This record gives sequence, C-alpha cells and structure tokens, in this order.
Amino acid sequence: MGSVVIDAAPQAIALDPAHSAVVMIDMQRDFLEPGGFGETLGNDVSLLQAAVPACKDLLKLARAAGMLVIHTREGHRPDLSDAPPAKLQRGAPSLRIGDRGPMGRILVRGEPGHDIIAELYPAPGEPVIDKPGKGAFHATDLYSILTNRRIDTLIVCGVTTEVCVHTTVREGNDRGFRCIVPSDCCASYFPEFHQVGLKMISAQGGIFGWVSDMARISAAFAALPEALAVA
Ligand code: TIU
Repeated sequence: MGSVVIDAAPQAIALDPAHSAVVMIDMQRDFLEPGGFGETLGNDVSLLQAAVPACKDLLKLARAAGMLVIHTREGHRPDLSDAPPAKLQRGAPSLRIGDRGPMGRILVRGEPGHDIIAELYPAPGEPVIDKPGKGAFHATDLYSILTNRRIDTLIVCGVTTEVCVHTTVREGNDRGFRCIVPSDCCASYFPEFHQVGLKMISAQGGIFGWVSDMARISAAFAALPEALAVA
C-alpha cells in the first residue's frame, strides 16, 4: 500500500488506489438548486456551486485510476417513516421535508430534487447510498461495502462541509478509515464554517483526518508511472 503520496495537512498521506474510495456526499439538486431543501432553510444555494468543478475533476481522476466511487443522497421514504419527528419538525423552513416544492417533495427519495446534479451523475455500477441522516454510515450499508472491498482510505467530498461531510468524516474516522477531505471539493452555505470545519479535521495532528485539495491530489496521481493525470 502507499503508492500515491498526497500532500496534505497536517502531513502528507500515502494511499493505494485499490484500497481507497471517493465518497461523494449529497451533491443533490435539493441542496444545490433553487427550490430545494437547502433553499427552504433560508440558504443561498449558489454558494455550493463552488465545489462542482473540483468534484468533476476528482471523479474523472478516480474513474481513470480505477478507484471505487460511492455517491450518497440524503432523503427519506415517501411515507417519511424513516424520518425522525425531531428532524421533520426542526426549525421554521418555508417548506418542510415531504412538502411539495418546484422539484417535487422536499428531500423525498424518487423526487427530482432528491437526484444528483447532472454534472456529477453516478456512472453505471457506482454504488449510490440513500441515507436518512447527516452521516453516510448511519442506517446504511456503507460500512459493509467498504470493508467487503478492503477499503482503508476515503476521499470525502460534497456538501455541506460542516454538516454531512463532517459527520461522515467523524463516523468514518471512528470506524478506522483514514479520511482525506479536498478543500475545494466541498462547500458550505456558510463560508466561515467551511474554513473552520476543515481546520477542525486537520488540527491536533489530524484529529479526524487530512485536508488537501484537487491540485495536490492531481499532482500526486500524475506522478504515478501510469500517468493518470487529469487532463
Ligand atoms: N443544511 C445543511 O447544511 N446540510 C444538510 O442538511 N445536509 C447535508 O449537508 N448534506
């Protein structure tokens, strides 16, 4: 293991692409496009577009390197039976989870808003994890998929940095996975939370994981003999 060395904070990390996975968190229309869950909470959803170009590059790189790519979607069954009342009743959104909006019912599986944005759509065969919570391990089969594939390192991307990306990194770290977060592959409705959220991961010797970026990940893969550089 350790054929690709990625410059990162708090220090460089070596990974083997055969034992690593990209986990693309919740790049759904409900979070990134107007009329979805993110906007009902009062957020400026255009801020999340910042992560899309680097995520596109990372998907291209990972697929070229033969790495496992996993996508997640936050959402609920149409009858909302898997949505805790405490989540359904939270805050004062303009539309609640399950209400009908311009992209269908808010945060409900199968609705247009629940789907992944076109730019980052899963390729055939890539696992898509439907998760009811913020963390991708909670009430899903993600752990089984990763351990069955002998995955030890995750590159965790997506939205939002301090909510679902952070929760997943914390869950993954506690389950023994080494988590790398590329700073430009995630975004928040609150730029200051994005910055501080990343610092919280790499502080204290990398208490939850490592923070890098697409330029450094691309450079690391370009150094491979197979020349897997992103064009
Ligand atoms: N509201 C917010 O920042 N995030 C979420 O509700 N879910 C995810 O982060 N995916």
